[in-house]
Amino acid sequence: MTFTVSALNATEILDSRGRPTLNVTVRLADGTTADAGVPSGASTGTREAVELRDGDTTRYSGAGVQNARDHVQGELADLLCSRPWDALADADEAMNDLDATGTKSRLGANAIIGCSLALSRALAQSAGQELHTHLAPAGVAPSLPVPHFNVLNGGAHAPNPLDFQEFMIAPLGAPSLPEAIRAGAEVYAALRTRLHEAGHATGLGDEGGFAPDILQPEDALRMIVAAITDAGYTPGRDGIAIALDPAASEFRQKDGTYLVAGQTLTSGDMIARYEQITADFPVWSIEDGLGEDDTAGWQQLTTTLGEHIQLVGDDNFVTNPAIITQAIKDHIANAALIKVNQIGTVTETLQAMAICRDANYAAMVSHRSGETPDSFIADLAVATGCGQIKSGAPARGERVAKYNRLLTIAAAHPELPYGLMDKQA
Ligand code: 2PG
Ligand code: MG
Repeated sequence: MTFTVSALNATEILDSRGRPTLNVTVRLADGTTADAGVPSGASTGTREAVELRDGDTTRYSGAGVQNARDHVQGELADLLCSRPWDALADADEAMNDLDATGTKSRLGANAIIGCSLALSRALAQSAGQELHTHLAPAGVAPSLPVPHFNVLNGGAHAPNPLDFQEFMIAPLGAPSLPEAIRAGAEVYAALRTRLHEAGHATGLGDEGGFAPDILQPEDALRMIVAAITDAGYTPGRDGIAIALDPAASEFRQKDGTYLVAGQTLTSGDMIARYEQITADFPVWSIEDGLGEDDTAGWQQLTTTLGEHIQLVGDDNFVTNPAIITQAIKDHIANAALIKVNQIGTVTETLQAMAICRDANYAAMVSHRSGETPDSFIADLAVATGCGQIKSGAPARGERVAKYNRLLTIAAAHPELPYGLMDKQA
């Protein structure tokens, strides 16, 4: 579908953590306008596309995005308004070429992804299609993903002593998306009560999960299993399973060991710990169980647990098609986390997901710890039929915006199946 862009604007707005980010608005020549909010992470992989921050310490401690904003309204607008485009992929490629760094560091991955997201949305609107219909790759059956609710936060997302970053509940056994959302919210409420009764504070981390003063991951898991039961559900793959994102790069030491609850552990110790955790608790998925550069450890982890447990690469894969392709050859992990701003265009995000599909790797679409109410990723997960999404707790506006969008899609499309892709079940 050929299209012409007539205007591109950007505003420096705040994300859910009170840090600046961009809102990008695009206008097509046919009058369609659409916008997009740009997400931003805290526990970032070193090979992520580079977010451009101003570095001017007199504003937002250097985190301002006025330069990225100016790039949208300057060079990127000049480029996108300069000629008609055959497809989003052409515009995305041209933005990459204009940046010319390979890492999007000159114009800013935040500037480029903002344009790419807004443009995708405008093109869907202009074609009279819902975003999830417009984004669906040929030959892929759309579906409603299993929501992974991050109910307990630690690591870089919370000021508590817990080193593991995310403890998620995944209603794999729910009969439908609305029932999965209900289960998530009911367990979240039961967990609040449990924590409160155990004398823990029930303040929230960056992704809306509770941030109690718990040190050991196993103690957090015990609390969550109890809350699942309290709420009347069955812990496990037939009911509500648990997914972890330890985000291990954050507690990997310079010498290659890992520091968990004050204890120094080798890669082998970490793998043994995960073996024990998956034997004792209904954990079905582990993301970033080891550090991004611990290639040998990741291979060992995949050999040891990969048959039965989903192992998701995030910091090590950074939604990068080339890196994921190599990791598949190296037998690292069996799933990839998918974050649009980690790679910086919608086209490359869809490429990364296609590579996963072809290799029988699972893909879990993900929010960032810094979010806006933008719900693009809900449509992306439905469109690609990937079967999984994580968008934080079933609480806080920027998190529930994605879950509520899924509920709206589910209501309008009763024909869409809910659940993991067949091969993942
Ligand atoms: C992660 C993400 C999202 P951040 O590690 O998976 O949960 O965190 O956005 O801070 O990188
Ligand atoms: Mg992660």
